[in-house]
Amino acid sequence: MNDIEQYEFDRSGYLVIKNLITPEQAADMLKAVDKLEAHAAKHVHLPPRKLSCWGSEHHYNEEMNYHAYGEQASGKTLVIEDFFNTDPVFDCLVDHEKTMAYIRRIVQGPIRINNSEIRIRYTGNASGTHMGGPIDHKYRYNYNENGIDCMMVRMVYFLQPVTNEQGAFCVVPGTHKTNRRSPYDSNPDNEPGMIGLEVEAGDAILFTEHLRHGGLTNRSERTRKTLHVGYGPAWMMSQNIATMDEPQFITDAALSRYTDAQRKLFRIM
Ligand SMILES: O=C(O)CCC(=O)C(=O)O
Repeated sequence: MNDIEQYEFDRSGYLVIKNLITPEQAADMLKAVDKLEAHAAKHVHLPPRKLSCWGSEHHYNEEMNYHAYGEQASGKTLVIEDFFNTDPVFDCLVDHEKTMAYIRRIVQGPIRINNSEIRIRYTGNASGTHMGGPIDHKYRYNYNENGIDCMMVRMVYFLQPVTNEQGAFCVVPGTHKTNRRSPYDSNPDNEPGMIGLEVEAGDAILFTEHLRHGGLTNRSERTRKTLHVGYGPAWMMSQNIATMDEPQFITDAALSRYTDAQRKLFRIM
């Protein structure tokens, strides 16, 4: 993360990073996401159910070891959490060298992955705007004598190009530093100051969870599919919705494939 990127991240709360993953990685992971989408769409409403501490209900899939919620339908989102358990094709994102070079610059001390989700957004769907302003300590943005000091941050990996029309990830730049709650509602299409971030396959967006963000309405016929990976200080538990504030849900099978450095991103060793 060079000086310009650090300046821009501190000023705006996000960065668009070109070509963070290779075209081959994007294509291979998209194939796996397509298979998982078909699987989750069939199972998402079935037992067993997992109730999160936020009161939301999720399907736990015993065969593939993911949690899912939402729906495969027009206007809806289907979310598949804990995707690292499902297919070794995603192992390349755990301790991904280029990603970790960014994360180490903005999260101080030992780091852990705290969120992993595939977000599948159908025609007509928007992701409601959230965050910005005064905020819970888990998502706080800070700056101290050692530089940028974020709590939770996310890297969103794009497996396909996404335009504004196709439901781009969107942000209100600078709102990680605002002192007042937003007076606007959660419709991302209406908020003044909201901008869509258009990307190509292989690009990624890094942002502090403190930043006000969401996803513009997908007005196209194409389903938007993205991979979201959250990082934070090692003390932070899972920030996946199904397992909120529980230990990260990673199977022994996945851990056994990993190097020590990869395992350390999920477990204190
Ligand atoms: O990508 C989107 O549509 C919104 C994602 C989001 O809110 C998040 O990753 O925190």
